[in-house]
Amino acid sequence: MALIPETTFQEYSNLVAELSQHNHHYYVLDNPSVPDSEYDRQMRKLQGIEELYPNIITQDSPTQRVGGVALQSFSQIKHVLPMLSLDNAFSDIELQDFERKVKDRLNHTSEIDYVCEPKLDGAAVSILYRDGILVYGATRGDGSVGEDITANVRTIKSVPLKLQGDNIPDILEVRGEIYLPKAGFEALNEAARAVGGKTFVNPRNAAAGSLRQLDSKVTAGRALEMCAYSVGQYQAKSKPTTHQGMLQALCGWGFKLNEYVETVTGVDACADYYKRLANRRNKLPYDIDGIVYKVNELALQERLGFVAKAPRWAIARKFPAQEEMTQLLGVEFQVGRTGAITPVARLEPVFVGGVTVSNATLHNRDEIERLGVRIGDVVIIRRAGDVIPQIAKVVLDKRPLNAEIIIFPERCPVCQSSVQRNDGEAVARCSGGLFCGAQIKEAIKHFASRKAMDIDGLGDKLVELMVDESIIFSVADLYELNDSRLVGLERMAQKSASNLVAAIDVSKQTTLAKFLYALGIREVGEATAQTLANNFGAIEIIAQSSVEELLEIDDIGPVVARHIVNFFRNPDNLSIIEALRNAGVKWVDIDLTNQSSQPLKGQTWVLTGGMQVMSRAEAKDALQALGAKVASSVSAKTNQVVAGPGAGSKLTKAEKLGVAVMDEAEFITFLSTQS
Ligand code: 5U1
Repeated sequence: MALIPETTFQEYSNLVAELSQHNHHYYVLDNPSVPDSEYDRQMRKLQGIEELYPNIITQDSPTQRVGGVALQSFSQIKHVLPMLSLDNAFSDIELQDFERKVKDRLNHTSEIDYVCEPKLDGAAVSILYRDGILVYGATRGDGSVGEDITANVRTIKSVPLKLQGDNIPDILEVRGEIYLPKAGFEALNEAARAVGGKTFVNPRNAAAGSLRQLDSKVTAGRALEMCAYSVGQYQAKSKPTTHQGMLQALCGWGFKLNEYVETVTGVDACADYYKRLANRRNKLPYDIDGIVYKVNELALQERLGFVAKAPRWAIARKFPAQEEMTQLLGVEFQVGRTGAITPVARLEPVFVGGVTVSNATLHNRDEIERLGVRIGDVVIIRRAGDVIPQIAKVVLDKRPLNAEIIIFPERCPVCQSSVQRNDGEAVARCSGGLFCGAQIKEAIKHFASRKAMDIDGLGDKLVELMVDESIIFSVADLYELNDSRLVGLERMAQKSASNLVAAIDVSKQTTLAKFLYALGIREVGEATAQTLANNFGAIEIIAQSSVEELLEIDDIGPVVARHIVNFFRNPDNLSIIEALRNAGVKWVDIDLTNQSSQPLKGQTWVLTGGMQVMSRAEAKDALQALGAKVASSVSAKTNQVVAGPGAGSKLTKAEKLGVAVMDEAEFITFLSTQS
């Protein structure tokens, strides 16, 4: 075995320490400390040393996170201290009941401090550290005995392999939740769908499934995260006296905590916290299924003790369920703006995720086959956040004898043109183009929508009526409408007709980005339209650009480039654009020769909180016109945050990351200096 020179050993130790710090900044603090290129350079150096001297490798080396040899089975680990579960409260009254019992038992009349924590929807784990080094990780199992998932836990970047900081306990057992953020869950299922594989019903199952992989390389490929929320075994010279103090200590030793943990006084403040988090729930990048309240004083926790397997000092206040069972009553095939035919499930109405759901998307033919769903089946519906409700699973045990196979149509249900499916595409499309009434209607609805031409008063029903009554055939016909043509249509009196004509007239003055978006070019959303406008300046230039020229622009990929070129090659589309311009639709082209017209090019801004003088949309338009990208979340790459009243976690994160923040008044002054 090669002898390791002292200098190499030093260099190796430094690299392990530095890379562990970079990991901590990136995965725990969400605040990268070095560019990716520097991280990769140091990692390659470390790998080089380890290749040359394999016996130098330490357990806390970042190279040891990639997964190793697959296991035959998991061995068991007995929890020295049981992993408790939580009692649930489903209403404010049940929460008050919990608080009353706490006070009665403690003989307390004064208010009690509680730590409020989002209840992450993942898999509970227990991770043991001896002298600061990770020894093992175990699942909860039945609370007394779990499975040894050490190899899998080690692959999760937010789990420290070696603790950092001071006063590290001799023995520390950290309890927490391993979870898969929504984006990781969607990506995992998308990849499974692409190969016709098995998808996971929800992020919780995906996290648990990922942890139970015998091959830790599979786990290493999943974007799992871990948040710490309590401790089990703890041997140290001293111990914090509160739960909050314990969480702070865990944070100092390198663990990730949930960003919304808060300590409040009294049960009313707990109920208020619940409301605030319930409003945020859909926007969070991970699933939570409730709030956990814990008595803050550890001495009080000890006095309260526990019953059966749940502590008396904590309770979980649950949010409305996001999954429910119901029956599939039928399937309708809808035709979208681009002719895409989407099967829509008609369901026995069911209350899920806080609303009554009677429709769910079935995506496409492959999805119907993958789910193996039939009309009449009992299905599990999932409605997580603002996402369209989905059928997550068929409950085969409950399949009725007369369940009917779903037949995908060969002809468009609206115009009877043939249905076609391009190679490599999951979506089947009506080939009728602008002969298809459904596509015309959807194109006009999109054109009139708020982020496009923003025609006030032109709702979906009215568009459908005008197309059905042969009053309009294309978006250009909107600008030929007059009062007399409209009066007499269902619920259209003289005043509404004049208002609509006036709104159509107002919409003529627009921006290049909005006009491009309104045209409904496939794959060209709001952001791409803005990118096209900022980079080309005028529609004539975009129309004449080749795929290669379009590909030179960041954020424009080959698929969208091809759609743009195809759109402007179609003479029907060109004549509609000409008709719109002849009707008076206009905008100011962007002068690309004048560098100062795009002073914010390359910058990313975030708007958060309320705005009093400008609307959010106006602020966004103004920033995009100056060349800035307007993002919805704050990261280390954000250049500037504009924060109004009520700004919450984005403002906190900006402050944590040291991102510049201005208020609305400063923003307006800033804009006035840019023109
Ligand atoms: N946030 C949080 N989730 N959670 C789950 N805290 C928390 N505490 C738990 C559980 C099961 O148990 C405590 C009793 C440690």
